[in-house]
Amino acid sequence: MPLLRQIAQLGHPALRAPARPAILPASDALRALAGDMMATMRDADGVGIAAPQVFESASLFIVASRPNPRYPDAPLMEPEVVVNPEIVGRSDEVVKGWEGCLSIPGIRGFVPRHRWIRARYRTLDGAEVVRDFEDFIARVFQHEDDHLRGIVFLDRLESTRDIVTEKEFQRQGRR
Ligand code: K3U
Ligand code: ZN
Repeated sequence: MPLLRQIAQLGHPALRAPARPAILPASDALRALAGDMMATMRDADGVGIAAPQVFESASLFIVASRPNPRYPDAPLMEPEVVVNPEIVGRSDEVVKGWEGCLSIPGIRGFVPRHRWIRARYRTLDGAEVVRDFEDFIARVFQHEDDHLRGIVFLDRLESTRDIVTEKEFQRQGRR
């Protein structure tokens, strides 16, 4: 049975340390971690979660997407476990979009990201995947990849004026 894990909050050093590469094929412990992260992400109503956010130094995250009130145009993508990712290609085009983070509750930021990326990563069984992502999913992927490197979205902002509270974000109907 998966367990709900505690989520590290901004200021905890776990969010600032680069994650260690995962050893593949995954052990039972790593598979259990992925299952716990899936349950924790769903419980928190997120579209991603990275191992350092649950205090584990492993190069692994979950990325998902669904249309929702904040991002009505987001495509549906079932949660996928991404292991030892590398972003091997990226668009020159950079676009700003709103992000939240389960480790920074109550805050939204307008973050510049590459509009599309080409990612190379592994499954838990060790199979190599090379896949392109664009728009919202590329944004979530880059956000989660940053967590593996000790970077949070606040570090990517062009200006502190691009930070708003969740309450103000909702009040202004931003997305
Ligand atoms: O902003 C959130 C959201 C939830 C459902 C649909 C759309 C957005 C919640 S925060 C979130 O899901 C982060 C997860 C985190 F913190 F663990 F990385 C992922 C994310 C959301 C929006 C943009 C970029 C990344
Ligand atoms: Zn985050």
